[in-house]
Amino acid sequence: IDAVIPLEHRNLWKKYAIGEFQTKEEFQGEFVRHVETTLARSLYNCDELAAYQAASQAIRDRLIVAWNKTQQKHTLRDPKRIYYLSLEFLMGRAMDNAMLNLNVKQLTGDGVSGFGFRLEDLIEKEPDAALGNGGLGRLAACFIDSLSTLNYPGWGYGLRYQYGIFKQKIIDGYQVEQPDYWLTFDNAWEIPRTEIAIDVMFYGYTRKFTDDEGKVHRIWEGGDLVQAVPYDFPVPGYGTENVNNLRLWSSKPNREFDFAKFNEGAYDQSVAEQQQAETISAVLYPNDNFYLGKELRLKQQYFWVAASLSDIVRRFKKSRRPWIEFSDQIAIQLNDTHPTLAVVELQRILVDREGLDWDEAWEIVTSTFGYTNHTVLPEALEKWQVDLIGNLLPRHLEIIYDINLYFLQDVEKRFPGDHDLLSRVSIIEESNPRQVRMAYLAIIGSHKVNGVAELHSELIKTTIFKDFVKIYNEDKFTNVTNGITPRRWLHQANPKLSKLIAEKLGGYDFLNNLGLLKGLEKYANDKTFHKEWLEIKRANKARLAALIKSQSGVEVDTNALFDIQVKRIHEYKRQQMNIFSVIYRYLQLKAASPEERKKFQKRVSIFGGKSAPGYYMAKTIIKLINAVGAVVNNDAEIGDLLKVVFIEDYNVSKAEIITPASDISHHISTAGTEASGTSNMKFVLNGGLIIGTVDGANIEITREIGENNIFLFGHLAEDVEDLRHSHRFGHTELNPDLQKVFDVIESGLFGDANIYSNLLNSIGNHGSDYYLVSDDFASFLNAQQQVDKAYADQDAWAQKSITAVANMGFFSSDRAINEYAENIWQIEPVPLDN
Ligand code: CBF
Repeated sequence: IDAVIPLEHRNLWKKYAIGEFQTKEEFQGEFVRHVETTLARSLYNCDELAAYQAASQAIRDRLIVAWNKTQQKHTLRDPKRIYYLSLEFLMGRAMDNAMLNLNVKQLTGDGVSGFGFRLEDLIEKEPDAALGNGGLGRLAACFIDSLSTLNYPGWGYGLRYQYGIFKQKIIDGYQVEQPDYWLTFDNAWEIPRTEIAIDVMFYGYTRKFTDDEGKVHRIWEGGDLVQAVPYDFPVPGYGTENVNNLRLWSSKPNREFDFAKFNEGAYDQSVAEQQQAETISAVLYPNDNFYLGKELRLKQQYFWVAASLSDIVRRFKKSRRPWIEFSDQIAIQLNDTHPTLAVVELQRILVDREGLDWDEAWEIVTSTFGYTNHTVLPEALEKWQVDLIGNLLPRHLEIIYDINLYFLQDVEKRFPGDHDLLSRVSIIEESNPRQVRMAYLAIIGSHKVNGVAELHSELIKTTIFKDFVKIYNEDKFTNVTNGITPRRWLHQANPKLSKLIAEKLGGYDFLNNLGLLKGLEKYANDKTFHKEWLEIKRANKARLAALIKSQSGVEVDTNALFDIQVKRIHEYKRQQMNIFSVIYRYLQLKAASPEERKKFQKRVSIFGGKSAPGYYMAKTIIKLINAVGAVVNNDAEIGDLLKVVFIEDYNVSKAEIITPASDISHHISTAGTEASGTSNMKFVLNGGLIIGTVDGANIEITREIGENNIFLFGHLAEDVEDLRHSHRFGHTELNPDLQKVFDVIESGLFGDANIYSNLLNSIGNHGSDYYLVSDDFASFLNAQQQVDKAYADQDAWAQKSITAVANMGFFSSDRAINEYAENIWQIEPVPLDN
């Protein structure tokens, strides 16, 4: 830079370079400037929304200064970078997080209060960036927070949906979906980069031609063009000036349109087709752990992958390095199979556009990509119809066939004559219609494949990807247990607990090094500390109680045990089993004498979560929960002994209120079905104990915090197949306690019993009970009893809770990112200060 830019320009620049506000007064100056100029308002019409917008503009300016420095440093140093490709980034709100990471929350709060605003109210004005469905998208958000915090040069690439996950309304007990247009007001947290828009092609045809040296080439041409416009979201690290980038693509009509039609006077038609382009990035598909083969979704995937790779390759080419160094400079992580077309696209760029030989290109491709699998559920594994890909992306289909051919030739050489193996591992499934198995393509195109918790990583090796372990050997498969960022999920969500911990540990270093929590263990038996600890829990429960009251009108007693299950509604996550156990409890209470009733532990059973709009069974479960709430909450005889609440529209910012308030939370998937879970980690980190199955990350949580501090129950993953098999042959009786619950539902106590008949018949009445609700019911009830018993002794409970928190260091997303960096990406941090 010094060599190209004249000294006088540099000096002038330095003189006027934007200073970062350091004091309350400087912040106030920036605030007023943004109200008056950016928003064109004034003292007289600056309402809360305007105040939020002005404050966020001021904070964003600070972020951008640091963002520029970071990007400049990375350009100069040219280190190896990681690009994290995820179709979902469930970011939630940005302002609070940015203030905390930049350490300006206090002064911003003081600054706005000088103008009569409360910072909490302004924070509430920000819509959630809800560009994800659940665990997978939130994991991506935690990971980019860690990448920034740990000073890794890493970018996220995703889609800028205009509509995030739908808003959930509960009407008459049923889920009703409403669109989430989150961009109504200007979004201070994004920077449009119209100048680097990229053209992405769809459809068209391929043509073969021979060059002067007799080499045969294929080109793809004649398709429709759509523009990909990037929007950059700065991602601040904590305790560092490093600010990484999340680049989200938005689809726009191509610059050219049909002039012939325009000149004929068909104005509307000439623009209509172009406008179709905008639909590509318009909405997030609201399915979690479920594959839906829609063409628009395939378009989204290719649009995002093509734009991202074009951007990555452009940046690499600027460095003028030879292609052979591509994977020394670039690692790309496929977050699930959604971005798998990137494997094909990079091969296409290298062979068709850059003229590399197939083998040389394929070596680069496979050493660049890593693939993370997030589920073993068969219904979630992507398989695209061959014809759909062939029509939309004709050249890509040819490349997929070639990749498959070379791969199968290799397998045939190593396992001669094993035709079954060839058909089992072929990327093309010879079904009717034929399908492209995206997970297989991802495995073949990557150098590492990882699962997201120990059990899950073992299961992928022994079940869905078993053949590939034989072909590639075990080294290609690894585990990186998920993690969560303690910045958002402790410091931001639970400031009181974070402060108390900091007081005990002598500062906030644990937020960068979560293993330091271990230092809390010595207070686990300290009764004064228990009091402080429980006091904070009580305050957090009061905060949640207020949210519940304002949303549903239900008053809950903060002395009751808060029992929470918030996550996507899925049969495998077994909210149905939970609500059945609540009904069982209600029946017990009703049958008890007034004296006996007094012995019951008071409980508030709290549920929350969205169902995919077309998922009938999940919607029935939501209806049942609400119907039970309507009966139980209005039963004067029961009063505060039991309340049942469904929190409408569960999202990241509600999770920040709900998580710190739990005494116990449910992570009760059928063993072997939940890849990891991450809310289990969030709850424990906030001092809530968990009741769970031996599944996903529950297993590692148990190992870390000790089995006395968790309530485990249920059959093990290794039993599941046998149990399902016995159900198929009708060798099962419904658990008698569950039968009582079914009887009361069938009696119509919770409204028309027909509403629930499919749900009940999927379990009882010779239903397959695929998720083993009946098999696990007895031990689930037993675990619930253990919870009640343990909660009765508040000191013992506090001791468990403190010990659990003290041992949660492993579950920081910083640890997970360091493992990816070292074992998969081979990248190094680039601290800003050297
Ligand atoms: O790995 C992150 C999460 O991903 C899922 O949500 C997914 O979408 N496949 C899994 O269901 C979770 O278990 C997992 O924690």
